[in-house]
Amino acid sequence: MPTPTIVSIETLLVDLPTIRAHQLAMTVMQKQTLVIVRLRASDGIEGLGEATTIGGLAYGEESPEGMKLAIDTYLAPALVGQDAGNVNAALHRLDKVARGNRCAKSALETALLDAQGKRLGVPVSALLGGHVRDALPVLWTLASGDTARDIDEAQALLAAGRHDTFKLKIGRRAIADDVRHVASIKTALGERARVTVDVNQAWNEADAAGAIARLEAAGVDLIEQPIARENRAGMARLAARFVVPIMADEAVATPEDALELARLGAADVLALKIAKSGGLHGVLRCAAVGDAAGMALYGGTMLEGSIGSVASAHAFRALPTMAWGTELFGPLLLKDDIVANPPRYEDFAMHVPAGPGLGLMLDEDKLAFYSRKG
Ligand code: MUC
Ligand code: MG
Repeated sequence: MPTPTIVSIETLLVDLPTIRAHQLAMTVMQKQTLVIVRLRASDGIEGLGEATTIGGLAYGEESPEGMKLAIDTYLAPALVGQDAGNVNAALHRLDKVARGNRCAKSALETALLDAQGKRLGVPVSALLGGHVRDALPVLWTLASGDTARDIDEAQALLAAGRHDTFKLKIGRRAIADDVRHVASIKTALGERARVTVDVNQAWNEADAAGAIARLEAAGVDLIEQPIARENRAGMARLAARFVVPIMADEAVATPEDALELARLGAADVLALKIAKSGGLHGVLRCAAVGDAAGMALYGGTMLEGSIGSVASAHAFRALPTMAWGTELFGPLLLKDDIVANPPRYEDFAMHVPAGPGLGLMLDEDKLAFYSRKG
């Protein structure tokens, strides 16, 4: 059988509305833009990939439009004509053509793995050495900006058996208001739910120290990225000062970041995201460093739709330890989906579809409807 080669790579910008406003320290999201990759190989197999960011450029250095441009102009031309089944060689080529651009590379790696899984008749996790768990615990983010509405949302999701851990996005308002908001939600939910907070780097170190003391007293279980990602020494001081664990999110993308955080003792927990790490192999390398250093792991999201979330799940399912579960709820935050068989959410967990590759089928009508024209 001749070696299948990559024939074409198409990118689409897909705008999907969110079910409600999603308020984070740095932006308010009313929609999410997915960069969808369709990679076609000479054996007729198509691989799907996805990349996102959070609030355009508000979160990181790559925007959806920039990712599309980087793929169309630089990354796709480097892959066309190459062996479609050799993922490592393809990734190596991409790293030679472009530095960084890890979200875009993650979408391409996902598409290559999806295609190769379909080719071999195995799920993506099998290409990563196999899965250790079937379903992944998944939390929900409360971010409507309204305390009473957040409590109602959490109570309903607890009662439905969908989520028993809630992450609150704070850092947008005055600290006193944020602490009051979090404490009210924790009091309403009590021992029935774990409550974590994500500050998205909004505080300075002194403010963080005061706020974390109050959040710890209110029963919060985890503090995510309280201060600027560059201030690793500050994170180390906060991690040493408090019992409540400090999680690095924006501060960790690469294995080198994980190593440096470990060396400084700057995080108790690492938020892993395929988008930050340039793909599934990259995120597993990051995880290995964190795990070896005794840091706990958490499966993070870039608020991807079904394709990116299922790709992330295949990587996270391959990890032997995942002490803090995941936040792969992205498809539930979106009003609609471009796949016909999205992941299932029940029993407080995410269940990925069975089948080769990612196991997902595109809904071509929805894809056409939500794709940005022109
Ligand atoms: C982040 O910074 O963790 C994850 C969940 C959510 O609501 O926002 C993201 C981003
Ligand atoms: Mg975060």
